Amino acid sequence: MNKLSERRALLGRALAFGALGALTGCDYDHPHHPDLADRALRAMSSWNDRVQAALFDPATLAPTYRPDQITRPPRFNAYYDLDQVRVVDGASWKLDLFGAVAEKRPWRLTELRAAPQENQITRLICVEGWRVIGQWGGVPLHWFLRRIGADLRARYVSVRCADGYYSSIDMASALHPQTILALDFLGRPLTPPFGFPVRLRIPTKLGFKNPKSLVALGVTNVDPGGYWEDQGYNWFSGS
Ligand SMILES: Nc1nc2c(c(=O)[nH]1)N[C@H]1C(S)=C(S)[C@@H](COP(=O)(O)O)O[C@H]1N2
Ligand SMILES: [Mo]
Repeated sequence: MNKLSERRALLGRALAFGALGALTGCDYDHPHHPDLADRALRAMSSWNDRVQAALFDPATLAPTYRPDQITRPPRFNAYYDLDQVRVVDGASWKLDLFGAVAEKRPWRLTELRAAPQENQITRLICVEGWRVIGQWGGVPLHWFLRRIGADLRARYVSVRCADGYYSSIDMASALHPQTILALDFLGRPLTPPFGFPVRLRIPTKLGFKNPKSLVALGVTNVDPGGYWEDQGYNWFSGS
């Protein structure tokens, strides 16, 4: 089952048990023509976003693990297969900056390498029903946002990836101490399938909010959405 049909199955079940049961007969196969039930569920999901944001405690850390608990080998996931991974050239790579950022000069990989680094052994949970423990190292996003003169009162941090994937997070989660621009996995540079040269690693959110192979990062007040978020996945998606 692909993610969309999985979601539809879940929605169907949610509806069957909910007050909207009378609407289960509707057709889920036309996501571009959201019906009443779909709109009701999206409204519930956006209410859920606000509750999660209100409950999010920026001082609460995600669990960390011992080195012997690391999952080997790691598990690859993307909206395409492993043989479709786009290989980014590290030497010419740059991270473009956009939105409410004072210093929009793009960043090179060497500059990110020279910045302060944080290491963490944390768990990544995918909505498909699996989880892995890994060790990521990189630049704390709160440090980076301050360094580029980001407006920290803005609502969203938005990222775009080399493969067209995109996602966004709330500012409180972006400033969380464990949210990093990861450059390393197990003490070595990320490999292309796992996000070379840099990915967002945020252990307080589900796997799909951990975009790989970033090419641009910005700060906005307009909801930038995301690849799965725009297909109905809950936007906040704390884990
Ligand atoms: N650029 C990009 N980032 C992405 C994805 C993707 O398709 N493209 N998939 C997401 C999903 S759904 C998951 S679960 C994690 C998987 O990360 P991993 O391959 O390190 O396990 O990456 C996320 N980041
Ligand atoms: Mo995922």
